[in-house]
Amino acid sequence: MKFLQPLQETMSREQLRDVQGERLRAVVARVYRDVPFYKRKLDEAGVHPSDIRTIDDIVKLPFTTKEDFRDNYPFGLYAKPLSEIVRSHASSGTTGKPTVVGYTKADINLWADCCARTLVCGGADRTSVVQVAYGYGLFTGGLGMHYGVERLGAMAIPMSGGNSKRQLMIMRDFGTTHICCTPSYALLLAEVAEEEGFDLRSLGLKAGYFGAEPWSTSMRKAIEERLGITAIDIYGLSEVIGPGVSSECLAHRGLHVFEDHFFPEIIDPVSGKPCPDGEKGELVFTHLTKEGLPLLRYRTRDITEIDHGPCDCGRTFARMQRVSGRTDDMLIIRGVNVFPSQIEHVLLEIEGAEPHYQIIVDRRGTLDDLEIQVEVSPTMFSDEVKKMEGLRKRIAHDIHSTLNVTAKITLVESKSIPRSEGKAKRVIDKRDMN
Ligand code: DLL
Repeated sequence: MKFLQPLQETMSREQLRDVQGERLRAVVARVYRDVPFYKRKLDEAGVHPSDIRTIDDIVKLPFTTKEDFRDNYPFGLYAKPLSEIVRSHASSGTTGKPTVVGYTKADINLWADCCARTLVCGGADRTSVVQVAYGYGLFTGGLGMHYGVERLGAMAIPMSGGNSKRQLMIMRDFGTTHICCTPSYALLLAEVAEEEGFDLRSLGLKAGYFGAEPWSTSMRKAIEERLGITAIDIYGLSEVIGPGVSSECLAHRGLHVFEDHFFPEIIDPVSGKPCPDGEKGELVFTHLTKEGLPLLRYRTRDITEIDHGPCDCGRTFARMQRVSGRTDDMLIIRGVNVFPSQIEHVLLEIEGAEPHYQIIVDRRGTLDDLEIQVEVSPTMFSDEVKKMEGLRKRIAHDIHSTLNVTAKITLVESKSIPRSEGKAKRVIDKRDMN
């Protein structure tokens, strides 16, 4: 099986442009009519839906940002009444509240198609046994890929994340051929397998679909060697749909963006001007077909470049290079998105904790390790171990319940974290991503 939807995935660039233009006209008219936020935004920008004729007119439209989600929390950007929304997911917001996204029945179908395309890109077919080890829940990874497996007609094993020994047992007993998880989790599985004397390379594993966090070429090499598979880089974000936005194919020449649904642009993050092919900039997406939450020119903050040239696999969709960084300070720790501002938000709520902190991220073995050093107010700083331990536990608990990651909390004396005269250096990231 070469393509899931050959008509769409291999249509000529000219034909694709026409489809994109037609869909853009329709989506702009729809959000102008149905989403008060967009009516206001377009009016302010002096753009009317009738100004949009071809896909090139997209540059006339204003950008949408993550802050717009925060300002319209939870459902203010939805373009359909809640009676037509069949599911909501969420990802981290920049402060205490998550970014919420909604899907109609048609959106869920579209998402399943895109995740199934992703699976076919990496060689899976109806006979495949696909272990989904992304988290199931508000995170889009688990359910997104799960529906993709079912859409393809392969067999889904809905493992969710964690419980590595059990993952390995199921992998062997069920004859898993394809695995979906974060790249760091793939390496952890390899490590646990080695400890258990379990030869992963002797199983029938063929390929893995890895994404949700940045990974390096050395990680790719390690995964391919230790698991004996082909590693496929898959990219997506909740605001756009979840996984299924773009995927590497077996030619490994970048990630094909499913541009008949998600129109990509690369812009200069400072000027907002479009960048030509081959130049790095911020990736921006416009929904062409989504119903529940269509976004115009959504700024992902991810940095990459795009190539519209043909690919050996036959797909005509443009290819983005692997994400090489972000324009903001978002960190991804064990697959969970973390903004330093969220940590600050938590600390400000706790008496005795000062908003002076430093975040240290490192990689212990294959897993990310998060340490937060927090200054304690002089009145709270005490020799009494019990009191300090109580404060430490409270911070650890609140960080975990807000961010969904476990952090090691180290309490330090007031004024011991270096002050900066410019931008505070909040994050020390010791992980090697090259
Ligand atoms: O991580 C969706 C997803 C799930 C993608 C499973 C792939 C596989 P969010 O939690 O909203 O959604 O996080 C989106 O994660 O803006 C990127 O910064 C980062 N990201 C996702 N895939 C990749 C990748 C999911 N392949 C944010 N390489 C995005 C680098 C990635 N970064």
